[in-house]
Amino acid sequence: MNDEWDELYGEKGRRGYRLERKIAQRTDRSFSKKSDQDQKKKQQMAQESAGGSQLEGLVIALSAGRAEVMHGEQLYLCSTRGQLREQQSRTSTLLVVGDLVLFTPIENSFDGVITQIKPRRSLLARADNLSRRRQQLIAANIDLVLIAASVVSPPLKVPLIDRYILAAQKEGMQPVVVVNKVDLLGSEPSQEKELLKEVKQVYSALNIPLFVLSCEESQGIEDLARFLSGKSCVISGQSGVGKSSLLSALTGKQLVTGSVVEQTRKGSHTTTTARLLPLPCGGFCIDTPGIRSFGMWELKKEEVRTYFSEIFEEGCRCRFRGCTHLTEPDCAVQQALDEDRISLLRFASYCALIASCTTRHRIR
Ligand SMILES: Nc1nc2c(ncn2[C@@H]2O[C@H](COP(=O)(O)OP(=O)(O)OP(=O)(O)O)[C@@H](O)[C@H]2O)c(=O)[nH]1
Ligand SMILES: [Mg+2]
Ligand SMILES: [Zn+2]
Repeated sequence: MNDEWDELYGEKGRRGYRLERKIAQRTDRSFSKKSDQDQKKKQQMAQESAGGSQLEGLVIALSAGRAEVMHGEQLYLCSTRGQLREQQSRTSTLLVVGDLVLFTPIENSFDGVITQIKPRRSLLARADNLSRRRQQLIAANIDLVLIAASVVSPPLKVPLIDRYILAAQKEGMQPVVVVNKVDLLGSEPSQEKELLKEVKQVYSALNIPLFVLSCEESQGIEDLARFLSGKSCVISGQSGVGKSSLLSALTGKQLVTGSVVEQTRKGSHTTTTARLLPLPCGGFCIDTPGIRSFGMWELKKEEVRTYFSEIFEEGCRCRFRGCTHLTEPDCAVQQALDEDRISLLRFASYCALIASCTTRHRIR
């Protein structure tokens, strides 16, 4: 994006490598003494560009009460106190990475105070793990949701993918499935290979793009990079599937990755906060912490029926209107399942989602 960005995330020397260090430096007096002149020049530039008024910026990361906000090529560290707090709702967090905000820069510094969140054109959110009455925001103003999964370790979980697809489509975002770690499939036939084959067929029939990748062996990365160019993306999925590894491969910046616990084949929740990263061919992708489950927020049965379009279409030929496709006679969906025109994988997701609409706050 710019020099400062490179200094923060790039491999230009060790000093400017971590943003955390940079933030600490800003509050460290001894550091400002060292580069006094430099600092003054930057402050002058900030004041000029600010003109004392509000600026618009993009939230690229959040930490306790603070937001890192990009305005043009300048990074500001903004607080969210004051005016903005009044907008805090009981059911969700206030800000999310990807938000466009208005902020007031503080004189002689690259600090600021956020005063307003601009209306979001899309929002990826899920029901909070602990309190199902709260919404956990994942990313805002996104075109494309990269639904990250892996084979073998952690294994491929179709119901989770289907939840993401529904959440993305409901908000007008394009879902894209990325299945990583295909190097672990080996050369022998296996259940995992069969499952991946079926998953490819299912999503291809639904026109949902699916990329098969190996970050380890740099397989499929270039095709995906071309596909993402110029787009606003978020990557989300279980811990350990290789989200940060994929972003490292796409951006060339080495993000922190963690190992998968062998016994449980689960990730170790390495990424703890979301961060927006520019993509080399334009656009950006937000890396996010791994999730354990994806509880749907305010999901209606009608929506499940509509978005599982292949089941909906077959269901129009059932004998009974309002057929649940479970036990009723002359059920066209059951017949389509018998004849392999509907995948059992999708039907299982569908049934679980319909059930979750009636038991809203059950742990899923
Ligand atoms: N075999 C294999 N391992 C991979 C591949 N991609 C990533 N890994 C490994 O998988 C582990 C988890 O990768 P991460 O990138 O940290 O996963 P993550 O999805 O960001 O995990 P969280 O930040 O915890 O959500 C690391 O040990 C990676 O080296 C791959 O294509 N093949
Ligand atoms: Mg990660
Ligand atoms: Zn039916």
